[in-house]
Amino acid sequence: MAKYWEKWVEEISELTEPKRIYILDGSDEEAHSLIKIGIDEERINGRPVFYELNHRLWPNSYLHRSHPSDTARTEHLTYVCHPDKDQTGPNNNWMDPSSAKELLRRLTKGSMRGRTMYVLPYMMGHPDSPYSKACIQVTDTSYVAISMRIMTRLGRFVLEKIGDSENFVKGIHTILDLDVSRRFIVHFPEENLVWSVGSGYGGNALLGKKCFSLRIASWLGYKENWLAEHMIIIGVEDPEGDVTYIAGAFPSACGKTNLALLESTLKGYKVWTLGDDIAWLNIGPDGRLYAINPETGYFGVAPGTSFRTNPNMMRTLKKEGFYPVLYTNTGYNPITREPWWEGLEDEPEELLDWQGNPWKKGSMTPCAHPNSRFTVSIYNTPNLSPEFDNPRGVPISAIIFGARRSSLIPLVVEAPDWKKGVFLAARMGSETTAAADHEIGVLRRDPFAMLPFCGYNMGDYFSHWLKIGSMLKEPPRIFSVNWFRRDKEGNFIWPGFGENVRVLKWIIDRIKGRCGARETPIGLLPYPKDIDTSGLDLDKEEFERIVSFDREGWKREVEDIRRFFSIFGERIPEELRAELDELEKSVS
Ligand code: SAT
Ligand code: MN
Repeated sequence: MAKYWEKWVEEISELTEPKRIYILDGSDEEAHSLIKIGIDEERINGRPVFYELNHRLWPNSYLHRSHPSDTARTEHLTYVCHPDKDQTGPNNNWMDPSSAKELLRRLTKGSMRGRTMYVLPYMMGHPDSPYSKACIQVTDTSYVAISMRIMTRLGRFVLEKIGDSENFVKGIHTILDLDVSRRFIVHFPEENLVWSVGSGYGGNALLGKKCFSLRIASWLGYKENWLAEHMIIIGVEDPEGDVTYIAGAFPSACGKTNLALLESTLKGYKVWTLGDDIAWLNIGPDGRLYAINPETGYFGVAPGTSFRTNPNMMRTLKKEGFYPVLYTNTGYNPITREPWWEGLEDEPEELLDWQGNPWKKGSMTPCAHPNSRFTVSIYNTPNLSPEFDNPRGVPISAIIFGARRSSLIPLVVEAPDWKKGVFLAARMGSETTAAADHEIGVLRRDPFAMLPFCGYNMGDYFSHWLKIGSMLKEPPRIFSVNWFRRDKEGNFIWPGFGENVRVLKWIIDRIKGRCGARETPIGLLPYPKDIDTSGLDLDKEEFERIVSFDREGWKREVEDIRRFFSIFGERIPEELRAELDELEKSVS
């Protein structure tokens, strides 16, 4: 008797009609043969899927160029299909599930003719973890197959784990002809299914990532009392040797990966990396909040990454590792066969740009696409936490919420309690980046950095966070951070990058009761003397400004928050409405 998963794969192949079906075993030899297929045989947009880079300088590395229209997440083509539209909420696009299925079936019919259907059995989370989930994705491109092998624990062992069960997360992916008018990324939370057509881009096509581990998983968490979050996980070791585990949410392309791999500039402090993008947070047997990173790789923004800004990531990329390393839409030096991007050391005179066209230094257009990415295994990380593979996860003592704001939002603020912390995260706004197809640099509310990733009504999501807080024995302390304040000339005031450890130190000092803080209507602010700024070239007045509360500015901010909350109507929890009223009163 065929198993349920076998019947499911069979059904998809009847619909898509591939030339052949290949189930990945996850081995090293297989990865290399798939890369070879991507170089020699498979074509996207008439071009090879991979180009080999210089393995002496960039071990095991390959370049991938996408279709020019397919370089970022497409939020306007992303749908969440609960049967009930209100359950989906105003934060998502909605189609009724049966019409969505009909549309997708029509688009997918015969889509893999002449191509290989890769079957990817994978786990999100460590196989021994009580919090992990088994999944199967099918795809018709080697780029996605290899990427998923880097980003997840992939192999046939997952099929044994699934056995006869119907309980696994399903992903259907086909690139069609990469035409935007036939691009849809569709989620069916009630069926544990993601169906994505017309795009090969990470967040649209690696279905274990944003689609499952955030949109579908956030819905599972809502029903099962846990949290799926757009967060990094780090352990910060202090001079006493104590490690404090911190989770942190930031919108895409706001320095998450830099913070996750931070190399400390303060003596005695060290950051251990556990994750740079997604955290699943569960209530452990002792009532504390435990975090696991369900992924095993980084899909990070290349531009701006260098030995100066993120030395640990450069070491990760350059490590003679076991897994292939992929560069997507970076520039290329055809003489040295190296990848290149803006911000990397040593800008050459002449290169090929991200589309393979000749490019000269000083040119008006960037060489690498602003959202060009690297895909690399987390096991290459020199400062990987020894707890990374711990199936139980790590106990979280602080959660930080970051955003990109050139004014108003202080460098760091502590919420006096969990409820005020939930309000602090719910009111977050950030200036937009190149990670999604929209105008760049405009302020958009992005509560919990989850607006594009919450798989249900965000008003209910806020209530869920309040509920989890009430279930915790020692709830983590909640903070907001903002590295991006600018002076009148438009220069960043805070140096950022490795120096951000100084803010982490203040957070740990607060947790350990080593320093006080100033009460203000927006939360607890640091006394300037309590942040170690020794050796920094900071303008004293500017520094004091970024750790202070600007009443006038907050009057406008409160109006904007109210406008945003009103989109969710009655679904905004009573507690948050009361918090907003209180804030409004205290700033007026
Ligand atoms: O969504 S991706 O995973 O492709 C990257 C991001 O936007 O965070
Ligand atoms: Mn992300």
